[in-house]
Amino acid sequence: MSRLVIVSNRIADPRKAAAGGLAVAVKDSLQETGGVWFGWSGKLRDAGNDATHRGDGVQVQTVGGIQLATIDLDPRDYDAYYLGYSNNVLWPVFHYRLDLAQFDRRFADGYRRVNQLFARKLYPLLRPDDIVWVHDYQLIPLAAELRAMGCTNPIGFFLHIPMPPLPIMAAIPEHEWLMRSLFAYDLVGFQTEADLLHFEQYVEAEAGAARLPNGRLRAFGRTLSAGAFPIGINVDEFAALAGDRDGIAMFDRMRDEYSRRQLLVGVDRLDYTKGLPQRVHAFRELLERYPENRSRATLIQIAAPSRENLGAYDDLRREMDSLCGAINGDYGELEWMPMRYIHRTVARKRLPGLYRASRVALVTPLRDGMNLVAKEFLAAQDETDPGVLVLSRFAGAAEQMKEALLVNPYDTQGTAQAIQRALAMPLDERRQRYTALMATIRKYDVHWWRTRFLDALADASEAAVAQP
Ligand code: GDG
Repeated sequence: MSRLVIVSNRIADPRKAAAGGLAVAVKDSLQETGGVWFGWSGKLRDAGNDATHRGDGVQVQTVGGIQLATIDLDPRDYDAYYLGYSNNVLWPVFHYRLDLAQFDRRFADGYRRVNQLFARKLYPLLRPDDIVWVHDYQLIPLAAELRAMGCTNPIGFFLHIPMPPLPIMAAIPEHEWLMRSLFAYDLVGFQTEADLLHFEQYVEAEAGAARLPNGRLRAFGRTLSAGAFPIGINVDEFAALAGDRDGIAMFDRMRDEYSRRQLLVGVDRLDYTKGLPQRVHAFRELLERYPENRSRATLIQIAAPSRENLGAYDDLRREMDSLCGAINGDYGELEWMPMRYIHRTVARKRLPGLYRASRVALVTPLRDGMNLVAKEFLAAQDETDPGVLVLSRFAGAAEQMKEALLVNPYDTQGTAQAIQRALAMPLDERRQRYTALMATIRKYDVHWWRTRFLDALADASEAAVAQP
C-alpha cells in the first residue's frame, strides 16, 4: 500500500491536545492509516548558528505509528513567511479582510524561500509510490517547488480556509503566481461549493481556463482536478469523549452549577474571523430586548490564545476584555454574571461535557472555511434533550447544516432574535433539527473526508498521467 505523506505548516504532537481545526483533522486521518507528517517544528534556529542542525536538519520521531518529520526555521524566514505572508496577507485576504492585509514584497520572498526549503527537505524523504497531501494556505507553492526538483508523485492540496471571490483575490500582488502554483497539484480541494466556484471563476476569467471533457481544468499549460470536500469530525470519538468519566464529570459539574440557568457556549481560537465582539454585542442585545433572560442566561466563551505576536490579535484581545467586562458590569448581579470569558486553551476532554450541558452553541464567525466546533457541539448532545446550534451563514458549515438557526453575525438584532428563538425552542423541534444535522455530520465525517479526497487524488493523478 502507498504511504501517505501529509505536509502542513505546523505538526501537532499526537499525544497532546491541539486547538486548531487542521491539527485535529489531520491527526485523526493519520492515526487511522499511519504514515508521515512533515512540517515546521515550531522552533527557531539561532540566527547565524547552525549547530543545532545535524545532517539534513530534519528531525524524525515515531509516535503512535505516525512518523513525525520536522524542520526548524530561521528567524528571518519565520518573520517573512509565517508572520508576514501567511498571517498578514493570506489569512486576512482569504477571509475577505483586505483592510487588515499588509502587502510587502519581502513577505512574499520569504514565503517562497520557506516553500523551497520545505521542498528541499521533503523531496529526499519521498518514496516513488508515496502519496503527498499538502495542507493549507502556508504551502500553496510547495508542489510547484517539488515538481521543479523532478517529483512525479501524486500531490493533492486542501485549502482549509475560504477561497475568496476574484476581486478580493486579485488584490494580492502575487495572485497570479499563487494561482499558477496551484496547477502543479493533481487535485485541489476546497471546503465548500462556493469556494470551488470562486476558484473556477478566477481561473476562467484571469487565466482563460478551459474545462476538459473529463471535468479537469486546463490553464497555465497544465491540468488539475478541483472539488469540494467539506471537512468533518470523528463523530464516534467525540461522542465517546462525552460519555467517558471526564466528560460525564464535566457535564455533571456544569449541570449542578447552572441548574437554574440556561447555558450558552462559544469555543473559538481568539481570532478576528470568529466574530467574537459581534457575538458579545448580540448577547447584550438579547439581555436588553428580552429581559426574561437576565438572571437566567449565561454565556461561557472560551477564546483559546492564538498568534499572540500580531497586532490585530492584541487589539481583539483588548476589545474582548472590555466588552465582557462591560456586559458583566452593566447586567451582572451578586448571584449571576451574564458572561464567563476564558482566554485560555481548555483541555479537549472537557469540551464535550461543556457542549452537552449547554442549551445553545453560538458559532458565529464573520467568515470561516468550515468550523468544526459546530459539528463537535452536535456530536456531544444528548439525543433525548439536544441543544440548539446558532450558526453564521458565513461559516462553510452553513452549506451543509441548513437545519441550524442560520444568522448574519453583522446583524446584532437578528442574531439576538435567533438566540432567543433557540433558548425557547420546544423539545420536538430541537430533536427534529438535531436528528437531521446529526445524519449529515455522521455521513460526512472525517473518514469520509479523507477517503473522498484520497480517492479523488488517485483518479486525478491517473488523469494527469494521461493528459498532463
Ligand atoms: C481551520 C479553519 C476549518 C478550540 N478551542 C479549544 C480547542 N479548540 C478546537 C475545537 C476545534 C478546533 O480547535 C477549531 O477548529 P475550527 O474549525 O473551529 O477552526 P480553525 O482553528 O480556525 O481551523 C476552519 C478547520 O481549519 C478545519 O479545516 O474548519 O474553518 O479556519 O476542534 O474544538 N480545543 C481545545 N481547547 C480549546 O480551548 N482542546
